[in-house]
Amino acid sequence: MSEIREQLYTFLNETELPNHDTLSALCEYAVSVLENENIYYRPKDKTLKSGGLLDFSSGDLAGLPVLIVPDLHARGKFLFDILDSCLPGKNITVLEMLELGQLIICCVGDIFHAEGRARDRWLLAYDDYEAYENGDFKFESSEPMKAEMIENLTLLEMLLLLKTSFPPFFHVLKGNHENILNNGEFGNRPFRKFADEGNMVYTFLECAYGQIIPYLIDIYEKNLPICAVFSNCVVSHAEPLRAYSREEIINYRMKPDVIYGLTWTANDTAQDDSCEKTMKNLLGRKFAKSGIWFGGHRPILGTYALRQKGKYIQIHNPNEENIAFVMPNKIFNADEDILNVES
Ligand SMILES: [Mn+2]
Repeated sequence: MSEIREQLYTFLNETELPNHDTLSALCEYAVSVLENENIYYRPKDKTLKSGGLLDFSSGDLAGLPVLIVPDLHARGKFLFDILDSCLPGKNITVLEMLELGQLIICCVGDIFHAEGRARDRWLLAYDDYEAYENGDFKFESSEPMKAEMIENLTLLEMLLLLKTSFPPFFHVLKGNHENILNNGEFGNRPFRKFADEGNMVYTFLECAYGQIIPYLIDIYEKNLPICAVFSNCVVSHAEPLRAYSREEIINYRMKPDVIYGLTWTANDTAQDDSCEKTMKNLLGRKFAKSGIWFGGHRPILGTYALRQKGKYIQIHNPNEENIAFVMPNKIFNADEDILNVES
């Protein structure tokens, strides 16, 4: 077993919260990797910080197959199953291909907050949160909250390890749940669904670890790109709300509406043809015709759902472990190229 697989396996099976220093060191390392990503695939913005766009549409890595991973939402096993699976026609695993630089993995973001599967746990944790707010409970000793946070943080550790190990080949885009401070700045909106998830996660981190961990996670999140373009597809967390220029996406740090428009879009709210128009800006007219735009964000039933006359494809089924496998020089076939990796 490779050293990295062993480490990932250890994270996945952890039954305690990560150690403060391990977590902070991994966050800091990942931040420095993100801040210094190669301009060859991640152009700098006007202030010379890493821009919002990953561009693999040309150059040496443009010929690599791409795996697109939908919202993970605390599903470390899903990530591990991806890495341990073998793609059609391959006799080595995805992790082995990653180690050899033979493919690119692009996750659409949304790492924290278990969804419907953990509804009851969120409700129990909320009782503890109320007790904490009333001043008669230590929130860091909440068992349901601790169980949720072990899943969130060990998945984060796995992703940070992969990013720092394979910088050009492993990527996570910012989703709407990448908002550890749970505020409304930089295109973010606070999040709550079954309980008060956004505030509860932040409060738990502060109670269990102090200020540094949430601070580092915030810096990490703010350095994630928001869009990736490949030779025949584009990926973002959510459907693009309107058409965006290449410059706008690269300079996302100064443009909260661009961040919001690529991470929060609800079904039936995007402008007509926003995908095709943005694709034209990113890939040129010729490739925009045959290209497909992938996103997660809104849950679907089955393996995929199409919008924008088939230009936009949603692949986030929270109850299945589905990923999209995009080959360069091949037209994507949603009925064959979405793979279930569940072990
Ligand atoms: Mn989501």
